[in-house]
Amino acid sequence: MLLAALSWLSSSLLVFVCGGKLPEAEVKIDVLHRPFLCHRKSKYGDILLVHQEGYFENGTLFYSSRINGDKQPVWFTLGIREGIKGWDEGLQDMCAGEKRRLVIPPALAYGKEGRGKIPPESTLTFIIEVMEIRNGPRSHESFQEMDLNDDWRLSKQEVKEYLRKEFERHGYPPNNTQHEQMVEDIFAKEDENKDGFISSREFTYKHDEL
Ligand SMILES: [Ca+2]
Ligand SMILES: [Ca+2]
Repeated sequence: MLLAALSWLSSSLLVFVCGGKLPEAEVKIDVLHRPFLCHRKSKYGDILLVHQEGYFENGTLFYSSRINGDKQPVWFTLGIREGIKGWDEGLQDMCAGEKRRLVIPPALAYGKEGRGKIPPESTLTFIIEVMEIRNGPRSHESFQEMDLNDDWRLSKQEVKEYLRKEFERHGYPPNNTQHEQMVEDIFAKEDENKDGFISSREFTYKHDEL
């Protein structure tokens, strides 16, 4: 998504010539703030709205979502290598409102090649604040939320209702014609056997995603 700048790079292992054993690259996690109330914790497949600051080892700030770009937090899908590997490991079991410091070795960040202004072999420190946690679009929870009559398949009406709620939640006015068109587009793609419903199997197992 918006984290294209932090996109994927193959991990590289640090080879310790004299040690004999390869040390596991690990993310060092410090919880800086954990809210008193925590209704759910982040897990793979969730989408997280995060603010981030990234620092080089010498303490120089190289990116801050509060300063750079449109200054807005970004949505990030956990566990699918949307960003760097260290994020997938370091952002699990977080609560909305929680703030962590992640120290990520190069093998779990941009490796021995670096990327953009990230030099090769950089250990990076991120301060990450999770503003919101939501079910990913392909989660079991999302399906259940959409399947209003619990018959394990989604009708056009159910998908339309879901769209209406999603748009409303993001502050957009309802647009019946637009939603109907979106529903038609969704069914053209997702309803593989063309029976007029999206089954849980059709919903969950995606051909070209993840
Ligand atoms: Ca249904
Ligand atoms: Ca179907």
